[in-house]
Amino acid sequence: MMISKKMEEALNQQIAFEGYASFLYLSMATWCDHKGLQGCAKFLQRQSEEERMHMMKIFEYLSDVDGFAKTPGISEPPHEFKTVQEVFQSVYEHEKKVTQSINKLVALANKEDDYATQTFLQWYVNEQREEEAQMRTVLDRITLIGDGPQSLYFIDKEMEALNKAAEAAESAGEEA
Ligand code: OFO
Repeated sequence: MMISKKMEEALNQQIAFEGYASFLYLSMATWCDHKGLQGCAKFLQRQSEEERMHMMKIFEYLSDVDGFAKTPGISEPPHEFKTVQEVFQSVYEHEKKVTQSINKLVALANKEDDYATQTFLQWYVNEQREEEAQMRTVLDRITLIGDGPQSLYFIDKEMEALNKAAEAAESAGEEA
């Protein structure tokens, strides 16, 4: 099958969006690392890698449907952030924007009766639901910890616990 030019163009915009998210989270990871927040840095590095994987999946899909994936130019992400709380709030806001963008792609695929793209996008719909839920958990924990003198230490410990849980889930998945 061959994809429509309009759908191809919209998926290419999503490629650029995922690519930017990957670099944005990498920049946030580096900022956290520089502040000595290793747990936060690792969490954001993982998010950055996931976004790259989301981007690559669209490359593969476009190739499968005889479309053409364009390697995007990435605009420079911010390098400075005020607080770690602000970093995670921005990740959440960014993920909500990604969800809106995925929803628009689904709407376009529906309008075009493009069943293959609809099916392909279901993975992203589920992924966004999971990512938004995860970020809400992170923000809830950060709020619970509050901004007392040891808060950064506890936030970082909390993120390290989430990293360990994610690693354990991954290796269980690999073994299954
Ligand atoms: Fe979390 O953004 Fe990709 O899909």
